[in-house]
Amino acid sequence: MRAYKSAGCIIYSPHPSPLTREEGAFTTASKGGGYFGRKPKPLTCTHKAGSITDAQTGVALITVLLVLALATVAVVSMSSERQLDIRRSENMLRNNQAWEYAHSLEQWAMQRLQDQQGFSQPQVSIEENGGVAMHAELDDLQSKLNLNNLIVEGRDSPNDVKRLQRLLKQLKLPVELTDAILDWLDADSDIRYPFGAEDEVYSRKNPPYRTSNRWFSDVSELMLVQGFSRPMYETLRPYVYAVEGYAPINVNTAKPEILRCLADDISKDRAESIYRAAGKPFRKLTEFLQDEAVNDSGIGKHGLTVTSQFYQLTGTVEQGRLKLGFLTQLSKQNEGLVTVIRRQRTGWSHG
Ligand SMILES: [Ca+2]
Repeated sequence: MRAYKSAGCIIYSPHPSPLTREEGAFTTASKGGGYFGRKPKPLTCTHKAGSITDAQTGVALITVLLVLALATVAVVSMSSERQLDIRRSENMLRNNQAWEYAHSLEQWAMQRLQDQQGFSQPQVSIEENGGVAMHAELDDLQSKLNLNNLIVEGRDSPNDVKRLQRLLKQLKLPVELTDAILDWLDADSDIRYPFGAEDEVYSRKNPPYRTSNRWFSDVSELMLVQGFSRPMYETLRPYVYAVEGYAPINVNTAKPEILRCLADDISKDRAESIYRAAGKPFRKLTEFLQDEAVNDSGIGKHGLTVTSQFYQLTGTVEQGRLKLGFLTQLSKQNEGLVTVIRRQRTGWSHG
C-alpha cells in the first residue's frame, strides 16, 4: 500500500504501485512478510483539530441556503397576507363611503319630492374634487304598469290584465305570457288553460322551484315565470315595476307606450297626442278624461291617477377603482312625508 499527499492530507492508495527494493518493497519470500529497507511510517491527517473539510463546507452552505429559502418563503407569505388585509380594509372603507354617498343622493331625491318640484330636472350628476363621481336619476314608477295590479283581493283584475296584454302585443311579445304571470301571482295551484304554469311545471325544471303565489317582490322574478326568456324580459322591463298592493297609473307621467295600453285600438299617433295633451299636468282625473285628445278614446277612469306615491332612484357612485350601482324605491305619503321602502345594490366593481 502506498500513501499519497492530497490537499494537505495523506491517504492510502488502494492499488499501490510496485516498490523497488531501494524503496523498501514488501517481499512475500520472507516468512510472514516483511520489508526491505525502510518501513512505511504511520500516515496521519495533517489537518488541525476544528478545521473544516470541503465536504463539510458544502453541507453548511446548503443548510444556510435552505434556511434562507424557508425564511424568504415565510416573509413573502406574511407580506402577501398583509397586502390582502390592507386591500380588504380599503374595500370595506370605500364600500361604506360609497353607501354614504348613495344615502346623500337619496336625501336629494327625498327633498325634491317633499318640495314637490316635479320632474323638470330629474337627473343629478355631481363630481367632487376628491375623485368621487355621483349620478342619480329619479323616476315616477307610476308612469309604468305595476305587475301586482293584476290580482286585486285575490281575484283577477280584468282591466289591468287587458292593459298588460295590450302592452305585450305592442312590444311584439306573446300575449299568452299573461296566463303564466297570473298563475305566478294567484294563491291557488290551478293551472290556467292553455299557457298557465304552477308547481307541477316548475318542479320539473333544473333546478326545480315553486311558484311564488304572492306579489312580485321584484320585476326580475319574471325570468322565473314559464315562457319568459331573457330577451323577452329585457323588452318588457322598461314598462313594468313591482310594489306591493295596487298602484294606479299616473296619466301625467305615463309614456306613450303605456297610454296606448289604456284602451283598445289606440294608435301610436293617438297615444302621442294624449302624451302631449295641452291640459297637462292634469290636477284632476276628470280633466284628463275630458281632454280633447282623450274624451273619445275609450279610456275609462279605472286604475288611473294624476298624482304618484311610488318613485325610484337609480344611481351610481364612482370612487377611484370602485363603482357602486344602487336602486332605491321611495314612497311619498299624502302629507308629503317621503320614506325609503326598498334599497338594493345593482352593481359593484373594483378596478
Ligand atoms: Ca298560483
